[in-house]
Amino acid sequence: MSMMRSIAARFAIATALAGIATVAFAQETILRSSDTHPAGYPTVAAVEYFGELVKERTDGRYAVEVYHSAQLGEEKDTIEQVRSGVIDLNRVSMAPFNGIVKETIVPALPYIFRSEAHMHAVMDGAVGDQIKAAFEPHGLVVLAYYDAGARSFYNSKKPIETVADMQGLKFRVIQSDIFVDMVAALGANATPMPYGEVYSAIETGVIDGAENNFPSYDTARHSEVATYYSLDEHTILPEVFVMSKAAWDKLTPEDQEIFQQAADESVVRQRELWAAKAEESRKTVEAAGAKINEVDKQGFIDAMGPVYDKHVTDPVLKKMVEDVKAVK
Ligand code: GTR
Repeated sequence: MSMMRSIAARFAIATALAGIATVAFAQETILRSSDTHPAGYPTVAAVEYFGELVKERTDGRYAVEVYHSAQLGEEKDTIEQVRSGVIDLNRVSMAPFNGIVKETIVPALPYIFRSEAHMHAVMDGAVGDQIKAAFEPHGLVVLAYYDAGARSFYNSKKPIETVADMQGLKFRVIQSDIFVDMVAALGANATPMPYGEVYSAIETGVIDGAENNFPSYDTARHSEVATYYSLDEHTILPEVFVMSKAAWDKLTPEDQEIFQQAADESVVRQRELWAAKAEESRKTVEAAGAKINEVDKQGFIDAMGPVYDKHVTDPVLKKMVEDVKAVK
């Protein structure tokens, strides 16, 4: 190669490289994602995995930063921020949406699901699609439903074996009216409050206990201050991973497909991580002194009539409840 051609070639390569670097730099978009749970929790790990897939498959045009441990705020506040597009992504429980997207009431109803397998079949099917569609007019796009096992009551006073044992106890519930009414139907008192305030509220005796799954009971250290965990399993409440519609609408159809595919794959990962964590947390709290007991579950199921009567009046919801029951 002559000197001239070689210089020209080098110049062309350098220009091309500079061009690529500029393009890559200019187009990198960082999406912020919120989660109330600490690093390593199955939902946090699943969204991080989603982010890795997105980054790889968009050649680095998109990256996801997961702000765990409620760094961006408590769930109710972050929901508002993602709706207005201040936060791009959010992994939250389904229950705090009950007052916003009425269709989310159905999966939050006590004892609506017969098992985790039933919940999966429902959320992976037509009812799951119906709920997903219902989020959109509220500025949110559902990317995934994740597992959160079953929620049960725990408290600092005594084991709860029957509904009568609930009488007069004070519980923190997740922020949804359904949970307030469920506790009332069981003869106890409920205070909805942000997750981050529960530990000290139990410790100082403002409340006697709360309700959650084993991994939350363990990682939020509620097991230290409320040692009686009673397996009433009142709800198998799924988590939801949402994207701000404002951010979603900025994606090309091809990128939307990449995001959705990555979210679908993160569900598979999350379910595996969840199953392992649920088992591990149960062992951890037991080893640390938590006392776990079985409950007269039928008594709890039988007490739920008023909750259904009050919250399932809308014909759309009535039909959805029937559809859920019909899923095998
Ligand atoms: C957990 C759930 C969190 C949060 C928490 C709560 O099971 O994963 O997103 O909703 O419950 O009770 O506030």
